[in-house]
Amino acid sequence: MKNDSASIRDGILNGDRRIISRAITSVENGNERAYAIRSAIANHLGRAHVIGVTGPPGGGKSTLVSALIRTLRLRGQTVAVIAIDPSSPITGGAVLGDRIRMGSQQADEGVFIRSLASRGHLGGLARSTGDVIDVFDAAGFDTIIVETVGAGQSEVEITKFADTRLVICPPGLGDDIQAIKAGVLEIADAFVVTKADLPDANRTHRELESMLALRSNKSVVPPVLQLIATTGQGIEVLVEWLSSRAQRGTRHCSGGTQSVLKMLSQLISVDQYARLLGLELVTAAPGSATVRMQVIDQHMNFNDRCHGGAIFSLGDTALGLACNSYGTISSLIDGQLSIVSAVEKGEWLLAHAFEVSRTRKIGSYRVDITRMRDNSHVAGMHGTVYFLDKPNPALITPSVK
Ligand SMILES: Nc1nc2c(ncn2[C@@H]2O[C@H](COP(=O)(O)OP(=O)(O)OP(=O)(O)O)[C@@H](O)[C@H]2O)c(=O)[nH]1
Ligand SMILES: [Mg+2]
Repeated sequence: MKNDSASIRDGILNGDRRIISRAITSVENGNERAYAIRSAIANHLGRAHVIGVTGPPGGGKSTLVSALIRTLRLRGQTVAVIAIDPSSPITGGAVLGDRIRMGSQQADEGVFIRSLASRGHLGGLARSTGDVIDVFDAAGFDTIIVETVGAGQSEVEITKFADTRLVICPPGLGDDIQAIKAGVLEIADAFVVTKADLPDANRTHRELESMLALRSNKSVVPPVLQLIATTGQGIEVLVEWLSSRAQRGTRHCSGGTQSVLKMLSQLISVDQYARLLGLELVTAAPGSATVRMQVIDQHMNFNDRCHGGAIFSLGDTALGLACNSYGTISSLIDGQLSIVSAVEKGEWLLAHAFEVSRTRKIGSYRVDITRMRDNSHVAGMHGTVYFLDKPNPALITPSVK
């Protein structure tokens, strides 16, 4: 297996398409060879710019991806695309459509398009998507685009692997724009109004901007761009904006971020209490973590409001992940929570924990807890943690045979 994995690694690093393809199948199936591949390429990651494209079914994602491929290729970049097919591999509607739309580009050596079927198993899919991104990254693709249908939580799960998240918004979504607002507002780095040749495009653009203006945290306002992917009009502006982000090295400094995300996903997946409360990791970086929770029956107190203990647990989980993001164990020794606003059933809460200061043994962390709906402040938390100089046993990966 050792020589085998060394030759797979060399094949991937040399961009051998057949070996890349086989490696993807292995990591997708999560078989024994997947471990060998993961560890063989672990030191060759963090160079590519990973772009997540999400939005409603039929919204124009694949057409946009196709236009992006063309423009990036003209600029001399290589591009890999991962199209997540939410339907079964048998009906395969989206995959078939994508093959037709992106088909002509598959023959180009600088382009690699791969569909992954979700098979109704989100956790596994999110993990294998991260692994497939790593394979393409190790293979030297400059840009890796992940297309997912924004039909639920899956897009958030999968786009957390991206450095840049584009949320596409075709004209005339009507009330669906509210759904975008609730689900993916927090993750979008930019909104793209697709099909700008259609009559309602300007209205959709205005609605998105007014929705963004409502946010109380305006430190980074995601831009709203308009384009017609079928003709390529507006694509240059998007590509310029994307390349300005890539140059800033989102992923260079976050080669670490990528592995922190993986590590913390692993930690939260074995945290039984987090599972009981329905907590989900949204994003993470060294020293910070963002976790979300939807308030449901089991979180309610006797006044029919979200229990303070549930809010504390959400904040504590985000804080715990943030201070465990260095791979060693640390634990809370003191924590305070102030709740400023009652929370109703059905609301989504987001807890963003970040490091204020750190010495070898002691860290100070803050957590902002907000409503995802309008970014309003719900609670603030402060905690002091103690760092042990011991690797976290939950993070020890199975050995390669
Ligand atoms: N008028 C117009 N139609 C477009 C544009 N972009 C895409 N379309 C059409 O919209 C339809 C859906 O486009 P896709 O790119 O397949 O959309 P998608 O979001 O990838 O769809 P799924 O992957 O099936 O969810 C196709 O018929 C496209 O030709 C555009 O800029 N203008
Ligand atoms: Mg598509």
